[in-house]
Amino acid sequence: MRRGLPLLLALLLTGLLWVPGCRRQDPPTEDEDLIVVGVSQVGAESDWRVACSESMKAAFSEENGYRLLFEDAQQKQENQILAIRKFIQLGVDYIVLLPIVEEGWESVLLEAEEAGIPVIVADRAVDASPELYETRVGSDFLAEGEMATAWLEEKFAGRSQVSVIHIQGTPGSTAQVGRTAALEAALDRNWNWTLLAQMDGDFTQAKSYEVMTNFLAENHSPPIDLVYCENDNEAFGTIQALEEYGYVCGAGGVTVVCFDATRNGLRWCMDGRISLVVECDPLLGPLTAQVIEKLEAGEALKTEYSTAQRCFTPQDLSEDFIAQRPY
Ligand code: GYE
Repeated sequence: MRRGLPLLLALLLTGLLWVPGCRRQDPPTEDEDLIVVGVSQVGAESDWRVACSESMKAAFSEENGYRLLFEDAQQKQENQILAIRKFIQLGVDYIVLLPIVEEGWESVLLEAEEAGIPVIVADRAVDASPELYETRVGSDFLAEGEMATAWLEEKFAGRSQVSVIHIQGTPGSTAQVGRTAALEAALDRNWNWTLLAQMDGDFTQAKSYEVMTNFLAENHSPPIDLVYCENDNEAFGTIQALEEYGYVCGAGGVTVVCFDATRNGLRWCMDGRISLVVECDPLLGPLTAQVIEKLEAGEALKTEYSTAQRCFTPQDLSEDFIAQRPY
């Protein structure tokens, strides 16, 4: 737990501890009895992400025996790389990386390995040699997408024409790659589904509102049957834009599907404006802490720890149910 101390002291004395783009946080101290964990989080782009960060903070509390160094990268991979280097300099015991995209981690993971610090990947995956990290904790995004497309194929069975708009998540992130692959496979299978547009909503409400508004302005309000949004927040922005252009979302109008099933997403679904929400569990803190406990105990790990998912339609929801959801 104190493996980086000599270096840390040297850095403190020489004033080299400052890392651009990172907030200063108290380094581990000599009498530290806690397991020190550095978490590099993507940002705060969505309701899901905020719930995920809260879950990490709650799991890695002092009461639970941890000292948490938490870095929000504001959706920039370079900030995540700086955060990991900072954790290495500080000599943390474990690094938890929630990577924004899959590519580009190999060299910084090697640096962590050379420093002897185990890395756990959480949420999205990394495209790097599996020896460079311990395991991954997160959802199966392709399976989530396939749940949505199976429901859609049943809903649109027998329709001669289905016009589709696709709002994608952050390009190159596993959540985008998996959910997109499921829709593209469904488009290939269903000759009567036509893709009108595929646009990057970056998992945010604001970007999705913007791209959808621009599309509607340029395309003179075409008939739209389905909008496939890769998270709840994208659905909020897209629906807002559609409604401003006079579309009705829900029964008898545009079918909007999305992923996450945060409380807000479920409320919009209960109100009928979202027709299907596929759940994606953001509460990854406890599972990640369990992985660290296993490592501390010298137990072998699985290559992946996945969370379960289910679907919701308006009929499945009530205010009581939503209020009791933990996120
Ligand atoms: O769906 C979205 C967030 O990676 C599963 O990222 C996560 C996704 C989630 O911004 O809301």
